[in-house]
Amino acid sequence: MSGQDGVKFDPKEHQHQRYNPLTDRWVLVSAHRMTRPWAGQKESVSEQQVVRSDPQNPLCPGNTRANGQVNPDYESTFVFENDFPALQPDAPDPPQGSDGDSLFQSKAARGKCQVMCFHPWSDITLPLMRQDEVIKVIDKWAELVEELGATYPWVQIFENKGATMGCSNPHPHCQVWASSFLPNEAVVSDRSQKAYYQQHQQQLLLRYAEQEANRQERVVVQSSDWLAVVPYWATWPYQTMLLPRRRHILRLTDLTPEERRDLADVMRRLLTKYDNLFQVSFPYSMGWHGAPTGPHLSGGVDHWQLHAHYYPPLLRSASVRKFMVGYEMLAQEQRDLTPEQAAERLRNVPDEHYRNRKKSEEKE
Ligand code: H2U
Repeated sequence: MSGQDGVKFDPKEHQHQRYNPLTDRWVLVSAHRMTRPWAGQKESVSEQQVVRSDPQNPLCPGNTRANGQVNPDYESTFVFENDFPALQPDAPDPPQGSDGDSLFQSKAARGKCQVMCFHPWSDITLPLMRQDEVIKVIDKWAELVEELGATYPWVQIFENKGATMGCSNPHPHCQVWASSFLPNEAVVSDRSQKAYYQQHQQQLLLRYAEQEANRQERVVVQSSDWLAVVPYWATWPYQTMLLPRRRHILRLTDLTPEERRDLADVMRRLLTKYDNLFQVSFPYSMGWHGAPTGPHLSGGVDHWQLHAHYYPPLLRSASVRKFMVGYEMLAQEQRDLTPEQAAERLRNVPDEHYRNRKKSEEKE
């Protein structure tokens, strides 16, 4: 099997594979498939009408949660212990060595799960919040990493947004799961960043941010301290990564007030572009990855660089999503437009949120 002689390679036309140095996996890029007909699933696009305060919503201020506790009348962020936690601090250890056969291994798992509301209103999302309100979210994230990371080696902050991403409640919120172990994604990322650092004496993601800032073709939003890029190796159509571009930063706790202000601005701009792309409150799963905590606070993690991943499923419109099924589950992840095309589309959508624009048009 050899390529066509004399035909110049064009990433938009010619399928190829790209390497993800964080996961040590390859993705198949087949941009020419974007023209294929689609008669499959369409998500509902009627935007859910969310009321600002619903007496039945357990995440709203003053309301009662599943466990009977009443939320305070909070005015900014609000954190509570998840009433249905996947990880609890006191689970007993499973039997050592299980059945005496290495094919049946188990390990202890302990932890804590919390829920964090971003704002007292249910009908608001991060891109529509004020910058000072988003800074409070970032400050609270850092506080939780500090508090839970004092003992737990991994504190995973993540936000599932939109029903398509399994979010159970429209109120703006995220979850924080702290675990007594490094989860799989953290283990692989740790291994990859460590190997790169040992070989190059530089952090993989600091080098990557420098390169992307120079090349610009995958940059969606940038500021003096942060870059939002569609990674060269992105698997989801409009996947992005938020990266500090100026200096080595291990964790959210290390961000200066200026870096937090700048991050709030970049997040609002990125998320506004997401919403404007298909004129819908863009669904995604996002989360922060920083250096492990707990016993790792004392060192040995200089290869890490703080970053956030955004994984949005939408592909062609507000109603057609990318499915990671058949080939992706059984062979290899595959994408249908190049990361450069995705970045260009996101760069080209307006910076003003479509809801604000609609409001000002209605006033005129
Ligand atoms: P998701 O929308 O990502 O599912 O997050 C909402 C979380 O809120 C979910 O994990 C918790 C659920 O367990 N929750 C409570 O802890 N108490 C409640 O009364 C409702 C929801």
